[in-house]
Amino acid sequence: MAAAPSEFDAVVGLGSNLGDSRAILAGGVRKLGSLGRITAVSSAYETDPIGPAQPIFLNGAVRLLTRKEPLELLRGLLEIERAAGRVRRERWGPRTLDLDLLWIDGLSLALPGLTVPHRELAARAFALLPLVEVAPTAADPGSGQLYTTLLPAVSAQGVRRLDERLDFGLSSSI
Ligand code: A4P
Ligand code: MG
Repeated sequence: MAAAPSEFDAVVGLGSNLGDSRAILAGGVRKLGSLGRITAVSSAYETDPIGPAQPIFLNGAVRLLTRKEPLELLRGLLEIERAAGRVRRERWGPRTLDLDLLWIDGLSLALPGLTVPHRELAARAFALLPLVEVAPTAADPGSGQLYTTLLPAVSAQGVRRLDERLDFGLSSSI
């Protein structure tokens, strides 16, 4: 059996559509720095909600080199969500901060409570676009298919890239 990698190259998707989303996302980006070394931060994207009727989302992604095992990384993400006041109510409903572990280089996982790549990644422009921005050569670990090749299939979804980074220049002040 191959030795487990000492570092994981991971992409985390961030979303918010409740509260002061810019400040919340900037704080989320900063806190992700406690889980590993941030190697890229995407632009912010304004995205039409998928799921029940609810406010527009701000979405983006952060690429992280981390020594944490995937389940430990997920626990860290859930803690950051909780600190941002995330209350789970409706599936796919509004949230102050949602952190999804979208992709880990070369890894497919189907554990209780953690599926990687994220189950909905391939179907969601709001996740795919920021992912390929921070990881242009990222591919599905099973099929080897580059995620960039999936973009045309989701191009009808309402996603607008803003001319701002996901930390909105605020991350040092929060
Ligand atoms: N879980 C399993 N795999 C993962 C993973 N790769 N990353 C488990 C994160 N979590 C993962 O998620 C439920 C459980 O999924 C977690 O406790 C974890 O153990 P949740 O975030 O509590 O539940 P949820 O978010 O209500 O449901 P779900 O299906 O995860 O929703 P999503 O996929 O997070 O979607 N529209 C726009 N435009 N932008 C958005 O960001 N977000 C959602 C939520 C819906 N519509 C949206 C957006
Ligand atoms: Mg989620």
